[in-house]
Amino acid sequence: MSEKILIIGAGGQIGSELTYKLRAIHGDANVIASDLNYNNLELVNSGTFEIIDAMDYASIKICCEKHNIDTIYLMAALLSATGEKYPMKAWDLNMQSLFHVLNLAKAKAIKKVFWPSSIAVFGPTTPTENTPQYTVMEPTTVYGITKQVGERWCEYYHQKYDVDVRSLRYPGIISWKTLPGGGTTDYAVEIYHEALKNKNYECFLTENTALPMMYMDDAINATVNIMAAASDKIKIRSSYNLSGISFTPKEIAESIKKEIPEFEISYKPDFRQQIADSWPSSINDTEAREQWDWKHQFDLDAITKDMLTNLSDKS
Ligand code: AKB
Repeated sequence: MSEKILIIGAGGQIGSELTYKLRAIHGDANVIASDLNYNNLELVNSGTFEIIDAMDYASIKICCEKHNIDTIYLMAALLSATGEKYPMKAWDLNMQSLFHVLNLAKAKAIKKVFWPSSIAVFGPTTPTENTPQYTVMEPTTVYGITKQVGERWCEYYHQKYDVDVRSLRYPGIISWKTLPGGGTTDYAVEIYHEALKNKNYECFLTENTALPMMYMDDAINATVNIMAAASDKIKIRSSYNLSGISFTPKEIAESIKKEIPEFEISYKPDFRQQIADSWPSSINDTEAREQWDWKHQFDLDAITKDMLTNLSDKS
């Protein structure tokens, strides 16, 4: 029998594309999308959609019973920049939603959980280059704190209650279908929109701020693959380091200039600079590559070409 999947926070940047991919794999009828509202109309109209507040245990449970769900992807979260503006809201949403889903799995109401962590678990005392899986983790953002605490709880629920929870530390994700919202790495998406529209972009990070990034196709493949892997291959139940590429605002601008020679970038760092400065510039993901055969495909120029082509076709 096919897996029955619920995606919570399906209207967001990663949730929406994950929904389309999982529907292609498991069939439309087996993948239920859910979010707080009907804002993402393309997604709402593309298959079964339920309104779920990720902070409301009852609405998640009722939806699972109604659709015989066995796997949940919990994609709802407040990201790094928004989290700094609304610290308690970030804490409440990010932690409560995780506990609701872990507790459903503990009660055997569902069998499997995917929960995204982030490079935000790292902090200024973490080694910046080629950051290893196991290292100092002292996050300085509320978002990073929720992700680090969340990782500990995921491992705890796996060890104590045999919950099959799997997780990835996503870097900044670049995509064209659905806009990101509230993150520090969002500049790497905005820049493509502005390059096409206005031929210039004012970046909120300095030119040499290197951050780990990844194209959406790679992030979705990693997510699908970790969930499809045999349970005994998943040795890490906190969250896996996951690496694609690393670049600076200056380097992405140079890549865009190869396609749009008149493109200009300027720099006006704001509060997000401090967040970016606290994160690694590159990630070592040896464990993911060795344990469940992860590999990325897209380099920066391939991302630029695909982003510009798809955004031009869309407009
Ligand atoms: C953010 O910038 O907050 C996110 C992340 C790296 O988790 N994109």
